[in-house]
Amino acid sequence: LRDTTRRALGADHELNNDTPPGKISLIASSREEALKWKNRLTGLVQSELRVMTRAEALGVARPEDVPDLFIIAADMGHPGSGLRLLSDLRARGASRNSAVIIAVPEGARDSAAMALDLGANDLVTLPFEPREMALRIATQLNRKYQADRLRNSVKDGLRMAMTDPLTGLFNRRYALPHLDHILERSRSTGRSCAVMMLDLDRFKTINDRHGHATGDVVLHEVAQLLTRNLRPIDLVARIGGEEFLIALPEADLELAETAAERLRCAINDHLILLPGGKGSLTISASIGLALSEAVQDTSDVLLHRADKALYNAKSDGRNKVII
Ligand code: GH3
Ligand code: MG
Ligand code: MG
Ligand code: MG
Repeated sequence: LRDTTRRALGADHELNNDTPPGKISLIASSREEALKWKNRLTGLVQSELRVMTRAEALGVARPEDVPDLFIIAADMGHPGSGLRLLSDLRARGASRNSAVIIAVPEGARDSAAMALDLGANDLVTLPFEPREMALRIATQLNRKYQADRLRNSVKDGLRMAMTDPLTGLFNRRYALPHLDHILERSRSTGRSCAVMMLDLDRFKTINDRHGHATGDVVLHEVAQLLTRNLRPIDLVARIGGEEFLIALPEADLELAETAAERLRCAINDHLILLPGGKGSLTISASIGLALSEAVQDTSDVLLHRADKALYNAKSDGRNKVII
């Protein structure tokens, strides 16, 4: 194929020889027709070619099963049905980023224009020429591969910017604007929310006695305890060495106090196993709690109140919740 194309182009035109493998789904007007497509592409395309029905294409749920490329007949049985499938695939999160090539009957200009309008990445005229189709497939798989890589690196970058690598919790940089957002929501719904500052007690002695690595394990385990004992809508962040910020949207005093007490107990009851079978240790945490009730409470005011309450919990003997 490369040589043929090179000769046709009459130049050293470098075709991409190493197309990343991908999953290709074929949806034609009938199963027999799709099998014909598959046979014509065999040997020209390295990727896995799967004949699918419309229902199967829309039913794919696991990310690893989602085809990288759909090749769909514009008229699957009845006019426009392939275009409807295209629009349904684009509307679903799972297949939104898949490449789509629409195969249109010769002269069907309206279908071609509509397919592009609905987000088709490429068009091919039926009956397709296998070598041309193979090139279009390679182009789409390459483009999809690059787009996936870019999307993933953007996601990784965002995750790194937002989270603390030791615990996987949100970091301070993410937490503070997020808290402002929670407070804004709370002002508009008129429901109170709670903020906690949680600080591990005498953490320095844990590092001193058991080493910094054990201290890190403790921080990681505490992070898990916190997440496990809170609701998915709650914000949990590590904002300092052994200091955590927790925000509970839509929480009244009773809910907030119950949650704080639950966290304090979960931490106090937890046994941390020391490496090498060297026994275990227990820890405790002090929690300062503040409730946003006044409509004008800003995050600064709330954090300051939680901080003062935390200070009081420390001077009152630690392992306590103070409001
Ligand atoms: P208090 O009950 O008053 O909070 O006592 P404390 O010892 O916890 O307080 P202090 O602020 O004096 O010490 C906090 C310690 O946390 C000091 C520092 O070595 C440790 N620390 C901070 N970040 C990390 C970390 O990422 N890993 C480990 N292992 N230790 C950390
Ligand atoms: Mg301290
Ligand atoms: Mg401490
Ligand atoms: Mg501290």
